Amino acid sequence: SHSRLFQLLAVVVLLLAPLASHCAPLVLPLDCSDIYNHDQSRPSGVYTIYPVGATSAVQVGLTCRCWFPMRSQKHSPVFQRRMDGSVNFYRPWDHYKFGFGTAAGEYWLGLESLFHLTLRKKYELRVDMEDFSGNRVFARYSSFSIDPETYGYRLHVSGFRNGGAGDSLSYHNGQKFTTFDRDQDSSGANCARLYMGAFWYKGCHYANPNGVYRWGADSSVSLVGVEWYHWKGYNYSLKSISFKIRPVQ
Ligand SMILES: [Ca+2]
Repeated sequence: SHSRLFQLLAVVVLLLAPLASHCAPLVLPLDCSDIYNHDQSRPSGVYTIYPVGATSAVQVGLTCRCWFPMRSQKHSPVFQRRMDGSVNFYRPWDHYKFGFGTAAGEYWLGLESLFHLTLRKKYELRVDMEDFSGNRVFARYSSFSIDPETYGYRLHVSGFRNGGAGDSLSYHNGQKFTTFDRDQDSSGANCARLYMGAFWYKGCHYANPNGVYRWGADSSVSLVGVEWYHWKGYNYSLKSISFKIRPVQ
């Protein structure tokens, strides 16, 4: 009869309700952790996050590469990635402020988004890199954040732990960000113009991850490549490098 059918349907709906609410779409993930915690079967890849969150008058979805290592609770937005030289990283301030490239390949997330991400949670940083012989190393920092644009997106990084790469970033702690059209470094020159990149230059660098992609060893011009001095010196441009931040547990 119809009443029995309705009773049966009601029971089914009641049984499925908790499941449905559990699987409800995640409306505005602030970062990769929100995405991972919502569905832990998700693979690493390109997702949309909303670092400015619900307090913003304008919701800006940010396409971002999220890294979900196996058997780890570390869920990382990747904010910088070099891998094949397909994207020009010698760019002006506004590009570094708002981001460029594609999250499927080489890209820079954007300083404004990075500021909003690190404002909301405590993050650590992991820098992974690889040379053209297939060697892989990393550097970890237990604390990472940046100031807002009015303070020059000043870098705060500390707590180095060695994964074979050595520490080429602590030197840059406390520095503002410099591009070829905005000199905020400690050098009399503009370090971005000198070394063909953009970074938290001091006077000037031990790391130049946004430098010229040069496919390995090249001593013809020092310091301009994609470099991490304490691993490969100033005459070796890395095959890949990526900067990943992850919430501190
Ligand atoms: Ca300068």
